[in-house]
Amino acid sequence: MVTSASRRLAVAIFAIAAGLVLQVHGEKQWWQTTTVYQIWPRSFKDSDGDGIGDLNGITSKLEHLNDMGIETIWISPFFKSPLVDSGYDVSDYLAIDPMYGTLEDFDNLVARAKELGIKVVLDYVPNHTSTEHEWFKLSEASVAPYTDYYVWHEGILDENGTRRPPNNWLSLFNSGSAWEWSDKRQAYYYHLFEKRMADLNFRNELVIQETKKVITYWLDRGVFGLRMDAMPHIYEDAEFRDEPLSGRDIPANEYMYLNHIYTKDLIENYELIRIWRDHFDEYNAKANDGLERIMFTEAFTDIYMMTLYYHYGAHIPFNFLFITNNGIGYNAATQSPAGIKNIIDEWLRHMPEGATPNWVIGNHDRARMATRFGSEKIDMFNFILLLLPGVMTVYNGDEIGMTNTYISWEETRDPEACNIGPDRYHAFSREPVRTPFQWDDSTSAGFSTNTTVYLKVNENYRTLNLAAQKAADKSHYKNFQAAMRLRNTTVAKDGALKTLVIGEDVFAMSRELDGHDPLLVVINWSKSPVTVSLDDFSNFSEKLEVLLSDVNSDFKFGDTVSRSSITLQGNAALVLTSSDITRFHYSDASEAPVQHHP
Ligand SMILES: *[C@@H]1O[C@H](CO)[C@@H](O)[C@H](O)[C@H]1NC(C)=O
Ligand SMILES: *[C@@H]1O[C@H](CO)[C@@H](O)[C@H](O)[C@H]1NC(C)=O
Ligand SMILES: *[C@@H]1O[C@H](CO)[C@@H](O)[C@H](O)[C@H]1NC(C)=O
Ligand SMILES: *[C@@H]1O[C@H](CO)[C@@H](O)[C@H](O)[C@H]1NC(C)=O
Ligand SMILES: *[C@@H]1O[C@H](CO)[C@@H](O)[C@H](O)[C@H]1NC(C)=O
Ligand SMILES: CC(=O)N[C@H]1CO[C@H](CO)[C@@H](O)[C@@H]1O
Ligand SMILES: [Ca+2]
Ligand SMILES: [Ca+2]
Repeated sequence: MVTSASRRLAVAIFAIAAGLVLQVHGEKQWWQTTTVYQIWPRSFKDSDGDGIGDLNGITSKLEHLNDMGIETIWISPFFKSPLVDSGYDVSDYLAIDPMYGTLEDFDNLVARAKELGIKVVLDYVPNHTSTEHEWFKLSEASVAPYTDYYVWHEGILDENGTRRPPNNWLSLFNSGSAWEWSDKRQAYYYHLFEKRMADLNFRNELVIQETKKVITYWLDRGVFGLRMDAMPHIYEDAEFRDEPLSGRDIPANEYMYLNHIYTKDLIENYELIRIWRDHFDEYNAKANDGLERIMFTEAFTDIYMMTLYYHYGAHIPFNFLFITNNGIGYNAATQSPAGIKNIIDEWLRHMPEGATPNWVIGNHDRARMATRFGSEKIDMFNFILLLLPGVMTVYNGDEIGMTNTYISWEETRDPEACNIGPDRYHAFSREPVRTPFQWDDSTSAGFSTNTTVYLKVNENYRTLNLAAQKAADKSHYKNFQAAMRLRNTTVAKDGALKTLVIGEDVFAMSRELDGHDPLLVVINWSKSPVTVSLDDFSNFSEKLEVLLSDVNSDFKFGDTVSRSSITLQGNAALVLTSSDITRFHYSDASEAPVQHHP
């Protein structure tokens, strides 16, 4: 029998051998150098004082996002939903949940975004629907053609007459069996996530047709991309085989108790991406406006399985290596300059030639960047990630260094955490990273005029907020904004990348392109100062000029330092350029750099 791992490998090799590579010719498309700003709609901005973020709230902040330099926003689900899993349990893919507004509000948002040159990307959750979705109700009642829209199984009847689920598959939300009995249908349905989120049956061609209709519907409404949620989990083994034990010493009802060789990373997931890509290509050809509509894939898996999505047609398979290792969160405190270099180099090495690299530093499921790496490393990561080639994805709030919020067990509603119980819920709860955006120091951090909001505001909002950072001479926000302007230069878009570890504590990287001012990012990972030589960057002049420096740095814009000997404070992060190039000027880091082409 062919194991799923060897099948994967065989297909991977086939894909590479067949040269199914996305070649980029000439001019880059809008998305290839964009920064994607992820908005968690429930917590971004409340426009009507009901204590919950909404679409009009997002619209009211588009000008601010434009000012920050953002050209693409990805909005997490706001579709009709009973909100068992914060909207990832969709009960109608084509309708907007009234809590967030109306279809008209959405159209207004897209229209205003268009005026500001901002593209809108939506979150699509194909793997499952809410059990309140019409399809599920009809399927449960065995009404054609919905009968086989979901993964139904009658289970196994033991000799003593007891019925049990068809196999040992477990829910990812740690609630034990992934099978739930339906009295009505007299069968079990499969739910990888919460039991009110039933997995769709993608072995049914009609389900695939439905997904194409959903995609077309939103593209027709002016959306430029869809982010495909939970891709590794779309298909399950057609033979419903038991999964082997992982050998981990954890309770038998927890997801990691098994090795998911029959429910994760199946090659059919990739074949589905190919089908969707064809659909996008047809749409783009018909639209014929030179603007590609694109597909992102979300897959917490290993680097091989992540980058394999490129081969099957994903424009941007999210690169989660700065967040997890093979889907498992790592201890960020153990990260190092060598580790950072490794992540960057490995992704570029595994990516097919001509594909667009991408980098993700945070999202709505994992601890905030500032909490994982430490607040002193915020500018460091922003400089590195914003000045790497390709697409950068930022989770709302990370640009000002928002931190995780303490949420007590009593306040916890996240099903993934509730299933685990009071002792370990905090290791699973995702609410600490989803608290309201900290706009200013007024009521509810300026998120809402309501003094009580649906999820508490982090107490640090009085000092940690956008308005304060805009007013300060130096701040994470100002550094982010200035790095965004550097990111918009030709050298940052098209320049060659070189990465280097110097000693144990220093990571440096350059972006170079003939005729353009080069950029050099250098960081000191350790807590204490280091003196290093950057002479390996031999194309740079002997004197280097400071463009950006971290908020704690003594360096300021325009300072010069010696290439052969530069002393970096602990946790220092600098962006430098050659100082001997007279044909260009970065007049001020807070203004767009002027590039004089020879
Ligand atoms: C990027 O640069 C172009 C000019 O090259 C300018 O028109 C555009 O506004 C800039 N965008 C940002 C976000 O700075
Ligand atoms: C029926 O048999 C199965 C094993 O075949 C056993 O696990 C289960 O406990 C039995 N149920 C009853 C009610 O005896
Ligand atoms: C304020 O928000 C709470 C929810 O946090 C809600 O129950 C209440 O109705 C809101 N007040 C107003 C005036 O909308
Ligand atoms: C340094 O400049 C040379 C000559 O222009 C070029 O070939 C080389 O690629 C540059 N080095 C880097 C790291 O870009
Ligand atoms: C990094 O900072 C630490 C602590 O301030 C210091 O001891 C070390 O020399 C610095 N490294 C560099 C390369 O500046
Ligand atoms: C990173 C991410 O988007 N995770 C989502 C994956 O899908 C599940 C179920 O829809 C959500 O709970 C996660 O938030
Ligand atoms: Ca609201
Ligand atoms: Ca599935």
